[in-house]
Amino acid sequence: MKPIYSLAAAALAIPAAALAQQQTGTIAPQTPNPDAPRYNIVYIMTDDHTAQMLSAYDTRYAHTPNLDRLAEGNGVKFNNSFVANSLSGPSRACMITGKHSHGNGFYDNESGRPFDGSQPTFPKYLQSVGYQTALFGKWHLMSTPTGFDTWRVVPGQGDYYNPRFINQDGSQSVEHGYLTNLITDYSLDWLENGRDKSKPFALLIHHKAQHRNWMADTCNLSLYEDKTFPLPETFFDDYAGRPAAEAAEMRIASPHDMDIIYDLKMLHPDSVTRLKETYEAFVGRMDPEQRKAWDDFYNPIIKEFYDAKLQGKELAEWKFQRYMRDYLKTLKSLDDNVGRVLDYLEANNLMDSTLVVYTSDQGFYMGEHGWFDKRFMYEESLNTPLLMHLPKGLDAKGEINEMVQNIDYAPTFMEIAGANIPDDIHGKSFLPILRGEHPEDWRDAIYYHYYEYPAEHRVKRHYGVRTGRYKLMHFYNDIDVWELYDLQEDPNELNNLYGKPGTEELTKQLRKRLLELQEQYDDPIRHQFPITD
Ligand code: SGN
Ligand code: CA
Repeated sequence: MKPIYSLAAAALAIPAAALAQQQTGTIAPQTPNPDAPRYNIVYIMTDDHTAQMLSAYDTRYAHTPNLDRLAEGNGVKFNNSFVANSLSGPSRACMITGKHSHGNGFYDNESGRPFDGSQPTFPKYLQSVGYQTALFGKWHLMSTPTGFDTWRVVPGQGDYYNPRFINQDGSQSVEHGYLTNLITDYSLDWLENGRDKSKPFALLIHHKAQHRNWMADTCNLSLYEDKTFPLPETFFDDYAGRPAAEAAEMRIASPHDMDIIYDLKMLHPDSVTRLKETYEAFVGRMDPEQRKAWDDFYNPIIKEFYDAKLQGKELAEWKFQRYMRDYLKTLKSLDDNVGRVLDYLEANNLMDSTLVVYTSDQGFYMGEHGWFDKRFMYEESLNTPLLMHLPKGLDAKGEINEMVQNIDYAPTFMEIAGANIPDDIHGKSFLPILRGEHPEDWRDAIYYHYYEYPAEHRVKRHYGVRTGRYKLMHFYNDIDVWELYDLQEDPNELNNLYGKPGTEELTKQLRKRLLELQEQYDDPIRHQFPITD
């Protein structure tokens, strides 16, 4: 383990009650199902990593050879992998409980209400059948992790450089280095020295990368500077027929939404932006050597930028290019570190006995609709990448097209471990799919519900249903707007068909399916907006 690095006192100040203490609510030991395969599970989850920026899914922008390794050979790639609420904390709560937000009680990041860690979660069920469990990295549920034999998390969003950690013994520390590397260091150290090698294990590696503000490691700063990326078709979207999309504050072109200093690092003494101080605090975490490398790289770009005095579309396109480069540089560290984990598992003969999962807490906009960020039920942020290396005995291969959702991970892992799956779990185990089966009764639609409004980025509350071809959404709270898309005819979701002549029957069917899902999952919102026809 690396020594604790001493930074300025101010940077060390972590709020005393950084995480609310929780009752653990452990689950009594169970006898595992004797037929369960009891594979080890390595679950790697990133933050805001979207499928457009993963070459197993999309080769236009990114080259991610280590992530792609997961889907090759004994691996699978899910083409229809969705979240239930496209925001970090809520998404993590859905994932760990197997329940939609109204079932686990964690609706949003900003209300400050901590996750109730005394409720059942899949790591607790795995412990109850004899698994060892560990978690390293971003947690973001505002309460102490429960259900883990070993954990070490970052407060809130975490810091890319010389990050703060909250340790299991209640202490807090600042470590020297780059967060993506450190999270991997701790995970590998646990695999090698921390666990009881006679037991099956579940290791959760939760990266902060690719979260805003995309601060690359110094060794990757100079990458991709000679590349120019094509603008997405919808970059100059006019949001016609979509008032909630128009109201959202996540536009790359907007100086308020995408900050030239905080997001794009154009720090200048004469320029004052909304998030300048936040950026100064982030670069203030660097040691002199890191800071020198940073400034040596950025200073010429900063000078060129302010000299050029770009305006309008030219400025928007310039911002898009820098955004893409920063995102890709941060991604290089992530891909390298996933490679380190795979190398370790291979070198230690663990690949045949371990399910390795790679996913993100949600998708993200890379300029589509002119945006960054997530939250909407539109495709880019509803989707999340999902790749898996399968252990011996699971015969699926290549692409999987069944619709899965992050509420399915918990029951899948529980079935693998041989734990009982209680009836109140909303998700469905997709272990049969990993075995190579295509169950005829697999779901034909998914349900989504987003709540964080009013809040940063101003994405209005909405819920909806997505089938293989169609999507119906209802935006509510200070708006009452329905949207309907035919994803086959209009994959970019520009043409809101709701209320258009000829869509009456389709709308009726989708409203019926939406209500069925609300009833199945018992979402109380159906009493506020009853679907009667
Ligand atoms: C921070 C970011 C937002 C982001 C949320 C949620 N602002 O508040 O841009 O949408 O996190 O992200 S920042 O100024 O702090 O960077 S999430 O992935 O954690 O849900
Ligand atoms: Ca996220």
